[in-house]
Amino acid sequence: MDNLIVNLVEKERKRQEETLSLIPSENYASKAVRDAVGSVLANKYSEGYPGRRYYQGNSVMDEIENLAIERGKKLFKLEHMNVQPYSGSPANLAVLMALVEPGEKICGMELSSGGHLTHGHKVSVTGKWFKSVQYGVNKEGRIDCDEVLDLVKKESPKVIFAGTTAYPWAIDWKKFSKIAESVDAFLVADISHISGLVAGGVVENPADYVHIVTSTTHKSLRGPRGAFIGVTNNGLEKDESLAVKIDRAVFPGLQGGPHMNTISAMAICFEEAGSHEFAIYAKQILKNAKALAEELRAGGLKVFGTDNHLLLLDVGLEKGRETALKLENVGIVVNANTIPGDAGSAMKPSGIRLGTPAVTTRGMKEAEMKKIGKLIVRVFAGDNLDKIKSEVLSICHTYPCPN
Ligand code: DSN
Repeated sequence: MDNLIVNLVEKERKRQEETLSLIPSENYASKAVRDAVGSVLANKYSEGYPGRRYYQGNSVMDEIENLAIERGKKLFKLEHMNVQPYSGSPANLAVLMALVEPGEKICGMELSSGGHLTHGHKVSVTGKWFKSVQYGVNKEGRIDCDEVLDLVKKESPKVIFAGTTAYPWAIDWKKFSKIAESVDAFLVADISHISGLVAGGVVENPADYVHIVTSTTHKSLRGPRGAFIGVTNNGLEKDESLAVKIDRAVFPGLQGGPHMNTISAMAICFEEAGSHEFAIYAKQILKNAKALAEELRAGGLKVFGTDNHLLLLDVGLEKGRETALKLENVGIVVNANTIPGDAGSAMKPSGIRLGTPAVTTRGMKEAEMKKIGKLIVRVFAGDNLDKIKSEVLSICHTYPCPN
């Protein structure tokens, strides 16, 4: 046994147990999911796809991958699914590899407005190898679809990403589908943040409007750290070889052997996320986010949101990092983030991002959100930090992380 690592794992378990994670992209996977990730499946190489592997000994792996695909397709209303991407960033890169040549034009939402690095941000390979045009948000922090339409008509990108990491509002998938149609572009919905909400049926599923869906599986979906790419009926109507192009881009285009331990855990999480209990969980995530936003507003803080699981707080020019640190010191874990119209920068943002998937997994409801909201307001008011910390700890003890 490697005691050094065992002790560090225990230290991290305790940290998770004794703090409140309000990071909207974090969650607690079930024991079944975690056991699958640590199972003997990690020992096997399975390059290729079910029935077409490059190594012998893959009959069980074929069954596992097919099960994950079937469950995932049903859950998200997809015609084709690839469950092999190692995470969200390679999934999005695989989509680009399948659909555009280096130097061709793509479009996505600016990182500083709540988009993602891999939707064409300038320091990402997606912004370096492709010509990237980006849309932002208006003063209220919302996407202006008319502006996106103007940009797209002017630039004619081949691929458009719709999907966010720090956007507290619903995306109008129908409008985006019309925008993409106007220039015959492929429309990709990156639902990484909201896939648990889609699975739980509490936000709209973009599958009826887009050609491709990408998502990580470890955020609101509560699965392992992995990702999938889905092709919709519209996608196959637009390009009948789209599924083949996606599969080839993932393997052998970008990756080697799939992580079959992760894929088995994905199969488990798709089953869990299709349950009645998960639908109740997803609903509670939304109720909790609204309750938290209300309490923070009542405490005089400037809140952006919320239609979904997250909200942004304006904490003053370039004060995001120091605020996140102050909150961490009392056991409330958030991340610094840019806010709409931020006069700071990604390195010195003026906001923090909060979300409710993880605390909802611990069983907390609106009453606890109000308590947490009040504690956050007290941190801003300069109240006694030791006292706040002990109140946070008491909430954590009442709502332990799932085993
Ligand atoms: N790191 C993810 C998030 O926190 O939203 C995005 O990749």
